[in-house]
Amino acid sequence: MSPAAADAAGTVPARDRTLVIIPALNEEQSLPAVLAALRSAGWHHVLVVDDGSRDRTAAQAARGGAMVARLPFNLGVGGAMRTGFRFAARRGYQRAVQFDADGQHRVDDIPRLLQRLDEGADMAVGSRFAAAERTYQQGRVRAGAMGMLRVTITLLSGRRFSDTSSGFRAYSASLIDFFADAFPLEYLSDTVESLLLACYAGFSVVEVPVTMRVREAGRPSTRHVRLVYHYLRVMLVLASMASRRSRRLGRVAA
Ligand SMILES: Nc1nc2c(ncn2[C@@H]2O[C@H](COP(=O)(O)OP(=O)(O)O)[C@@H](O)[C@H]2O)c(=O)[nH]1
Ligand SMILES: [Mg+2]
Repeated sequence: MSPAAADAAGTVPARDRTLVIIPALNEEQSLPAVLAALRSAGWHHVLVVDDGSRDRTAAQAARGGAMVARLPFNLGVGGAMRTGFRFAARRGYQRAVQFDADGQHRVDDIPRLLQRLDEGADMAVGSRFAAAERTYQQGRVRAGAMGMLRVTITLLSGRRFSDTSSGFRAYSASLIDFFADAFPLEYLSDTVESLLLACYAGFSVVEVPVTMRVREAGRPSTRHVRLVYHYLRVMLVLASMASRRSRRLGRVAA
């Protein structure tokens, strides 16, 4: 029975209404442990979106009991997430959790994110920097770029976010539907632009302090030159979103 059909009968436990979506690129080394941890914590609906990996990511995902979507070529985290949201919407999942394949996110934090959805939020973002004790280390260039993006998002949204680049998030059913068509595809946009999109569309977005580990294997996706290019591009996108919105609000007020 699909979660939607069973839910109408009121018979589906919360975990069966939740889809864990894992965007994955060349993560054959980390994936088995991540899937085992999810399974032993009771998360049985897991979709790995393999995005043109050159290693055995898809095979490891299937071996670990996950559903696997194999994209024909690399679409980036945004394209993978949009695929995941479409699948979740079609199958009637009521909540989605975005989770890294590299072992950085803690399975134990998932219920705390989902609890905020139960309390009425549409999106709960796991933040490395919201806790009093900051244990997460990152390089200087990346930390600087992320800091500027954080300030920009705070200015444009009128909300204070401590971790705009976190990929550990939970989404409500209405946000699943929204993002199935609108999740941004470009690099960096999948984090910062999606946050602003959700705020501008009137969804309630909250942050939840979490601890993240350093990645267990493989390579982080950001290289400096690429980061600078995408950083400038995303700044332009954010500025144009904000100006379109203020023109629209101006017209409504007039
Ligand atoms: N589908 C897909 N997943 C990706 C891509 N690049 C990175 N990922 C995955 O997205 C997640 C986050 O990427 P990561 O490099 O760990 O980013 P970081 O945690 O922000 O340093 C991991 O599960 C990666 O395997 C990509 O191009 N496509
Ligand atoms: Mg990671």
